[in-house]
Amino acid sequence: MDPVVDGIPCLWMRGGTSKGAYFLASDLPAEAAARDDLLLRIMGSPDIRQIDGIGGADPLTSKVAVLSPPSRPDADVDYHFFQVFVDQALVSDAQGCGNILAGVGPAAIERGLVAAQDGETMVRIHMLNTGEVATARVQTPGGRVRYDGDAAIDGVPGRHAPIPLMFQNIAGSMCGSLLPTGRVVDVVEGVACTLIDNGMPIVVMAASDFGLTGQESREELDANADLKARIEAIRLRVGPMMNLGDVREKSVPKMTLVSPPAQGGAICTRSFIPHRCHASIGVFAAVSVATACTLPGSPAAALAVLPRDGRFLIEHPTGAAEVLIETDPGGAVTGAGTLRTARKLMDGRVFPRA
Ligand code: NQM
Repeated sequence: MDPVVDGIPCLWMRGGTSKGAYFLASDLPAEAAARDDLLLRIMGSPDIRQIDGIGGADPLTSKVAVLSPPSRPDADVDYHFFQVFVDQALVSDAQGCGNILAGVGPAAIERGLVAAQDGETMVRIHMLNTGEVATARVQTPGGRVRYDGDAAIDGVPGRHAPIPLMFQNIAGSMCGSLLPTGRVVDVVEGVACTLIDNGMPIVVMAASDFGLTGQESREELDANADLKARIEAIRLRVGPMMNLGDVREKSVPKMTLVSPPAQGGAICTRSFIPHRCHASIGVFAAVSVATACTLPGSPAAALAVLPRDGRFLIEHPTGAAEVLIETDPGGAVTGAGTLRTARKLMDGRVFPRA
């Protein structure tokens, strides 16, 4: 079969506040360079408009999930996430994605990798990017995935079926430990930073250290070339400090500016992923910020209003994301969770450019 002529089976889904193409690994080339080349041609990259592909000309809508049968006994499906860069010929699996993760349970059921129960189906998802297993609960009345429902998440209009996600052992997912430098604060390029990885490598910095209130819009921040240059200089410096190596061609670490909460939440954020400001915030990035809020000495802890019940509302440009943080009696974070929704948008064949 020639993919250019015959197409490739593809599910196009919204997962949380992102959108992406969901494939079976068996429908893609096994060899990494050939697979990445194909994904670029499917998405229409490199091109800021992705006009000749299905990508949405935004990092949040240029994402891919590759599903396969589980490679460990405590999982039901393997999930490999790829960020397809919009304006560069780059495909990276150096990060996971908790939003696209929300669509993995439904997609695995739709594709017959996981058998649906009548009512609700628990799907244990092995996240190949980080090696950990997440648990998703998918609504499956009558053995079919249900997408409509009453759950709302900020950044997505309307209400949909809830997909609760739970995570364990995500500290140091890509950096080896929660605080890869062993310190809560490192001063980099004159800015106090918390370098942290609780599911996603992020750098937490006070917006005020950049002369910002932290309430600026995504568009305003994206137009601020000086700010972006300062943030990128810090990012390139901290890559090796976070055990991520040279991060010039990687989408991690994410760069998160924090400010006092303004809508009754725990903290307010503006997250760079890493070259554009996120319309909301990534799931694992939100978990990592919430964790930083619990570490005395962090720029986040200095600004945060800590919840009593472990439910952190992480404010972002289009509302707030709620993450649940579980701690042991000593206050160390042991688990995390969040509520997402997902929706099947299109099921068919996608035709890459030649
Ligand atoms: O942090 C965007 C997203 C993400 C990633 C990004 C994510 C996460 O919102 O878990 O979900 O950080 O590139 O889809």
